[in-house]
Amino acid sequence: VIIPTGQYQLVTAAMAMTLAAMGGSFVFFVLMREKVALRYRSSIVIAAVVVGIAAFHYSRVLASWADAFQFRDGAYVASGAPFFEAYRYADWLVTVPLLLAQLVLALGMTGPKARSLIVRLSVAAAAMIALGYPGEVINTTSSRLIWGLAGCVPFAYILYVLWVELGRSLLDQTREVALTVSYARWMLLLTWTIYPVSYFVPLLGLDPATTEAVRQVGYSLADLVAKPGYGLLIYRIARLKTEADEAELTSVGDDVRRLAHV
Ligand SMILES: *C/C=C(C)/C=C/C=C(C)/C=C/C1=C(C)CCCC1(C)C
Repeated sequence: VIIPTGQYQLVTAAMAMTLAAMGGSFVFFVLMREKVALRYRSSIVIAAVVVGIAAFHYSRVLASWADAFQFRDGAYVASGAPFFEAYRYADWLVTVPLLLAQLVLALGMTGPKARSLIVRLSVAAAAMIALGYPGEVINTTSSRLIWGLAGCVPFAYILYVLWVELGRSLLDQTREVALTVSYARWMLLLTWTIYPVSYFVPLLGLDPATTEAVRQVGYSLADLVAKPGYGLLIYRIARLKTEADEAELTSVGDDVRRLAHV
């Protein structure tokens, strides 16, 4: 494969920007975790863990991308060293279940209900990624189509759980929290859809260099929004919930004081 300089640099820049965003948001989540009540803190700690893991994987992805090509005669030519797509799948296998847990925990859900949601979402996420991987490795049109479509089944289940089951719990939330959760869900739907779309790009029959560039930029930008961007929304949900709890405590305190004066 020969990748024109412009496309090569675009991919490198997208990977580097995503790596920087993972590192920056890691610092942010670590420092800001104290700003949310203890009940919601695990969601922010998980956000930090996710971007920390992703930062490490991005440094490997970037190094592997650099090794896989050499600059020769005005373009980037395959060096013979393979590009490790596996880093992405290893990363997703760990981070996708954690991203789903973040949303459940930011809502302050606990007990068997939260556990059941997190377990089912995690199993579906692992199945989605494990089913997609063989198509990536075998890399023929038919295997990509079959494994990719198989991976879309658990993906659809995840969306169903988020919309229908989590939707019910939104009725108990304040208007602002419900609105922010609804943003987070839409952000999740729109950015997570980029992954299967990028996955299926090789079926479009574009030239190999463009196919690779579109796929890598797609995955990198999707990761940028789906991890640091989504984490910021989770942080906002946890802050709003913290404020709502404090307001409720103050009003209970007022009631108690009023009763004490009767
Ligand atoms: C931080 C990483 C995230 C949020 C990764 C999300 C990945 C997906 C939503 C992947 C989905 C796929 C399918 C729905 C079909 C099979 C191929 C996959 C694994 C790319």
